[in-house]
This record gives sequence, C-alpha cells and structure tokens, in this order.
Amino acid sequence: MIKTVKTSPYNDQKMGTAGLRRKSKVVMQPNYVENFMQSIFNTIGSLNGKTFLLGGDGRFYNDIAIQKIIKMAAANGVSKLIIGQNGYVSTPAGSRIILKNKLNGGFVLSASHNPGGINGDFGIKYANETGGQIPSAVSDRIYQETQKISEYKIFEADDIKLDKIGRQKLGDMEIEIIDPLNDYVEMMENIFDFSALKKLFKSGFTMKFDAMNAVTGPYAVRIFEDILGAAKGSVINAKPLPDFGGLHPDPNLLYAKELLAIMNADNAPDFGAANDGDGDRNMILGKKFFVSPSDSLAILTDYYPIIPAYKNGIFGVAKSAATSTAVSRVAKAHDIGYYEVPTGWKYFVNLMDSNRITICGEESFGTGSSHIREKDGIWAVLFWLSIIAETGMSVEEIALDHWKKYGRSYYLRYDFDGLDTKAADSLMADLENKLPTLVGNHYGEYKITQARPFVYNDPVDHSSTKNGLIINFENGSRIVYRLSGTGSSGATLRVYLENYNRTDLKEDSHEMLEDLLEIAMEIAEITARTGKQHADVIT
Ligand code: G16
Repeated sequence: MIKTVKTSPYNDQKMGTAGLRRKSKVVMQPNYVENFMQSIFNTIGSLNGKTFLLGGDGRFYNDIAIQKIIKMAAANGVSKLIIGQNGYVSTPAGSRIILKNKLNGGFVLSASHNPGGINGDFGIKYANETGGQIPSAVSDRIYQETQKISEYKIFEADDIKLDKIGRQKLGDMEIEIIDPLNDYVEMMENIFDFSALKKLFKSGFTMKFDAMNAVTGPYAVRIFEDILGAAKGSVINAKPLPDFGGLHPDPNLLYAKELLAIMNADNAPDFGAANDGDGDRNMILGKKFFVSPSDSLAILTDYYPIIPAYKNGIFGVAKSAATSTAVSRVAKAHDIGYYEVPTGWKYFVNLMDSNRITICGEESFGTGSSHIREKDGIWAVLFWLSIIAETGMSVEEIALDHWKKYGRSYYLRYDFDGLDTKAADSLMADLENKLPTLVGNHYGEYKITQARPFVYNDPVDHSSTKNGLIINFENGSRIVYRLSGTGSSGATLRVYLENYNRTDLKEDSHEMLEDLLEIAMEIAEITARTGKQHADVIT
C-alpha cells in the first residue's frame, strides 16, 4: 500500500520569513507539495515514535494538500498525526497544541495574510517541538534536500474523513481529529481575567471583530460572543471560506475596509479588531482611531501588571528591528530585558525558551507572548479589552495617555511591490555598500549619525543573521530598508520610517514623515531603480 514515486526537484522551494509561500497554481503543479514534504521528512530522519500537528487556515487547496500530507506521513513512518477538525487550525492554536501535547512539531497550511483562491497564494508553515517555526539553519537544510529529491513515499488509500472528532488509523499511523478551539480557549481563560471582561460587555460595551472569512471566526464567536457576552453579530465575516469570500485577509487599513467603515461611522462601536488568514496577526481600532502595531506592542507591555498571567513580573520584551522603538522606552521604564531581532517570529523563540523575554511584537501587525511560540491575534484583542476594562478609558485615550508619558514614535511602512528581483537585490546591495559614506550627511535638519546593516547575534544558539539596513538620525528618526520574505512572486521593498516626538502628539503620521520619506527615496534611489514614484501600500 506504500507507493514510491519518482520525482525531480523544483528550484523554488526555499522558505521565506515564515515557511514556504507560493502562488496556488505553483503549489498545484505535479509533486510540488510532495517534494517539499518529503524533503522535510528526509531532513528530520527517523519518524518512528514522532507525532505532528496538521491543519490549516481553510484556504483553497487546504483540503487537497492535507490529504497528500496525511498519506505521505503514514508512508514515511510517522507514528501519529493530530489534525484540526475539518482540517482547520489557527497558527496560534497549533503552537499551543504542539506545546501542550509535547509534539515533535506541526504543519499549518497557510499563506497567512496573503489572499487565497486559485489565483491567490498557498503556503506551508513548519514548526518544530518548540511550537515555533524552524530556525533558518534547518530550513536551509530542507532546501538542500529539495534540490536533490528524486522520489517520495505515499500511502495509497481513500481520503481520510476529517469532520468527526475521534481516532482512526492509516496503516500503522494513528490519526486523532480534535477540536482545536478547546485548548485555545482554556489557555486564554488562564491568562486573562474573563470575569472582568464579562462585566465589561455586561455594562453595554460594544465591539466588532472582523475574522475576514478566515480561520479565527469560530474562535472569536466562541470567546467574544458565547463566553464573554459580546452581542451576537459582534464577529463579522465569521465563516472560514476557501477564498475568504473574496477578501484579502490582511488586517490593515487597506484591506479591512468593512471594519474600517464601521469604526469610522458616527455610531461606531467602542472597539474594533481584525485578524488575518491564520489568526496570528491583529489590527486594533477605536472609534475613528487606529493603533499602529508598534504602539500596540508598547502599550500592551506597559500594562502587563494588570494581566493575571503576567502580574508577578515578566522577563522582558523584544521587537523586530524594523518595528518602532516605542517599546524600548517602556522596557527601560519597567526595567525589564529588551531585545531587537530580525523580522520573523522564529527569532523570538530562543529568547522565550531561555526566559529572556515574555512579550514580543512586530510592526507587521503581530503581538504575542511566551504562552505560545507564535504571534496571537485573539490574545492581543483580549489584552486590549483587559486594559479597557481596567482603566475605563477608550482606545484613543489609552494611546494618548501612553504618548503623554513616553512621547510618540510616528511610524509608517511604505511597500514598493512587484519589483524585479534582481533590481531589488542590487538596490539593497548598492545601498549597503554606500552606507559608510552617508554618516555625517545632512538632509535639511536631518543629520545621519549611524548607517549600518542590522546584524543579530542570537545569544542562545550563537547564529548570526543579517537582515535589513538601518539609518539613524541625530533627532532620533530612523529609516529601515529591507526586502520582504513573505511574497509569492517578484520582490517587495519595505521602507520603515520613524520620527520620535515628545510634544506634538496628535499630528498626522503621513505629514510627520513626509520629509523623511523624501530622504529615504533619495538615499536608496528608489524611483530611478524601480520606476516607482510612490509606495504601493502604506501601513
Ligand atoms: C510573517 C512572520 C513575521 C513577519 C511577517 C512579515 O508573518 O511571522 O514575523 O513580520 O511575516 O515578513 P516580511 O516583512 O518578510 O514580509 P505572517 O503573519 O505572514 O506569517
């Protein structure tokens, strides 16, 4: 019943910032998923006695890929698979299941916030026993394996039914179908004060949570509506759909349009939030008010003492280098550890495992803590609700209060999409070469004091990673340049701008960053090299 199938390598199976992400049509090519999975299995080695989690965000091709992976796992000698009911599991719930059950790892089929459908993207995230995604050294080994793959093993059998909770077998492999919500809900109840949150909703507090027809709909309905008592209908786009109902499940001001319109209306609810395709990203909104993810990280960290799970103290906080420096001021005020890592949640894992940090976050709409080893969209929403319940302040008042205390880092990210990969690579290489010559240069009132590549030396595994280029100015402003590692075709140049201000707290971010944007465009010769006058997306 185990078939060995001859195959030949695809040359594009290198993982990016978070697993393998490609156009659905690329992944649908013959043996594409099989080659990738066999390369992972070959890299792991003996699979006897090993148990893995399997599930996805329900996007197009989830159902096909999951069956392939089940049959390949059985053929390769995996002892057990734990699978989310109907093949669904959010990325944070998956991390929890791996940690709670001490699994050897897991596979979440998702291209995260990228659009789904046959013309959209598909992806596979691979976590190891830490509950976090594998380090780059391991993904490099898997890539080497994809380049020499010549055959894969697959079990010949009918598709496995994934709708009923319970146990079954495929050959010698055990399959357990679980409801992934249970463990997740229990974990949230242990972190936050649910009775305080119930009181908040009982007092008439209103919210809208946009699940964007992606995986968090059922989690959000159960937690916010069924348990905490938010009004029915507080969760919108709650049903996971293979094409996300045509939505681009990226929780930002550009794509969460329905939620934005609700929150900008005169009768807006008190609080708004959205999650992405696989439930690890979040956006937080107040009435006609947007909280930048960098500020969200700083504010959550500042309020850690009010959360039951953190009230006895936290080890520290970390952010990606591209994220604004807002949280660094909070870390200093609370006298806790502070770290900056390359972009990619996997870089937080060692810091959490070695008790160096408890909370971490990124500009790319991700916040989380060491309760799991992935960012966690619903956790962030519950944290914000807890702050509101404790302080009685609105989202806007909380942000303003924070800026009064710490000053404000005006911050925006400018994405230049669909670039020719070679042009983007040479822009970055040439810019890196000229960085040393920039120090001391003046651009109006902006004087460059430092210009360097960001290099991270992991204090635990001592690996060294270079990611992005940072220019610092005398007035505390920063420009960070890097290429995205989550696109499915071409290249995206990300330019992150930050302007710190102690006194002008209620200005428009775009205006506050206008001059810096011009400087950033000029220094990297963006228009000349890419033909782009403006960024395609600003978040
Ligand atoms: C992933 C990573 C994040 C990273 C983001 C953007 O998120 O887990 O750590 O910040 O990609 O990466 P890039 O700037 O390279 O595109 P997700 O939610 O897409 O899995």
